[in-house]
Amino acid sequence: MNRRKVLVLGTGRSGIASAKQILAMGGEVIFFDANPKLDEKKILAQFKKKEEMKISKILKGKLFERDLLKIDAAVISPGIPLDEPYVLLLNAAKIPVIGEIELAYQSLKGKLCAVTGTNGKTTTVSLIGEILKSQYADTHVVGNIGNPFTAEALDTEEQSATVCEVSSFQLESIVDFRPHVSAITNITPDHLDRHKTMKNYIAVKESISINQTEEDSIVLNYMDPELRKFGKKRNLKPKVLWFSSEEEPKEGFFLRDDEFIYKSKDKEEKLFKTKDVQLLGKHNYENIMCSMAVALKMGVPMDKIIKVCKKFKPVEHRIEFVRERSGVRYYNDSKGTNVDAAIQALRAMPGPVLLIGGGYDKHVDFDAWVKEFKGRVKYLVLIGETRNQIAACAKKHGFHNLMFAEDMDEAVKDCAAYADPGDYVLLSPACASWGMFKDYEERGRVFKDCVKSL
Ligand code: UMA
Repeated sequence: MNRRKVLVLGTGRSGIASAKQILAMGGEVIFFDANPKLDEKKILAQFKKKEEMKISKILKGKLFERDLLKIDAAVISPGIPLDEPYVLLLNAAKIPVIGEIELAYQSLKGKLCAVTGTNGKTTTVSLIGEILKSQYADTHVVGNIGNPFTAEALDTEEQSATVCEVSSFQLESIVDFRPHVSAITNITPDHLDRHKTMKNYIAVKESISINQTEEDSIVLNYMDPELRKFGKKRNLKPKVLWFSSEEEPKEGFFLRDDEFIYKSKDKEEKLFKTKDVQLLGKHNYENIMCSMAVALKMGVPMDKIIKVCKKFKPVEHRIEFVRERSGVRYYNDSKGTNVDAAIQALRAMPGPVLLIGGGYDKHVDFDAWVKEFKGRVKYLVLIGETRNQIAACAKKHGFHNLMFAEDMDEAVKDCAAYADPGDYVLLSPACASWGMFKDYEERGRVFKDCVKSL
């Protein structure tokens, strides 16, 4: 990107960080954002005066062929689908389009591991980050977790270690991206509005390993049927290391009763018990095992790995305890943005639940989630675009204790009014937040504010 004119598509977190990296490398930036109401001043306010001078234009709404004159390359934000008309215009003009992740990767130094999967990515990446910090003085935790990769790539050195959370959106626009260690936590239906079919979604997740060689490793969930199939493929180049919460693989990390075990070719090591960690539920034990496997392959000794795993606390917005009021406990699982994640959160609640669900429509079925309500959910309070669809699905499965709320404040107040001591109020929407909130983090924060002001 040296001294080149780059079109940055999107002016969110990724777009701003990409632009800063391009400018730091001596390039020039033109922004495009499909939002016609964009406030240019707010965008420029995020840059220093010296940087601002190298931003030649901010285009918004529509992109025309004439805008592409003298553009050398484009960097795309993950939220922009690759089949948008303006992306197709760039393809037709033969202007290379790379993702924000790829741009960062091209400047990266040191060791890199990357984690994808439908659920567990954020907890796993946070835990890997903590483990890496115990071994590498210069550790970077980046990607979909909320800290753009481009914000840190230029700061890395040969002795740095980086862990990157990669979403399926981000994987669609990689080119040479090659982590030394990759991991896929699990694959269940999500983002089908963008990827259209499960087959496409699986293929894009598995592409995390596309540039890996025999010198690299991939960590996979043995209990996920798709991933077991993938790990056994003959043409898969990286070495496979399994983790499993049920059956015992020949080599890898697994749970035997309530004990974490690591089995290598020549020995079996008993590591620690489930009661020794501070995370709840089987899905979290899988996240811990996945993190241990990645960290081991990144060169961290086992004693350091064990020490960090025992100390690690749950991350924000993932089954996060908010407060207890009148004997009712409130939990924020705003990160429960799909059916599988929402099922895990529901199963982790030890008593009757007043559940807040609904949000943006990703074209998935809610049946598996609703089937879990029996014996667990006392009331369901629905918000957002999908509320009619979820209500119809609930009624189809014989669940009628539901109501609609206009916003989060009303939803929290409804739950508080109907809850009895010993109950749990859980925000775990099984949907993305878009339409009502900027992202799941804002939704989680609004929920916590509403709960705190009860
Ligand atoms: N925009 C367009 N055209 C579009 C869509 C968006 O111009 O078709 C513009 C919007 O007007 C806006 C900008 O693009 O100005 C937003 O870009 P973005 O949606 O890529 O969002 P960023 O702020 O750059 O945040 C992105 C990730 N967002 C998405 O993938 C939707 C963040 O993940 C990530 O933390 C951040 O980069 C840093 O890497 C969020 C997410 O919801 C948390 N991810 C999904 C998930 O986890 O399920 C994939």
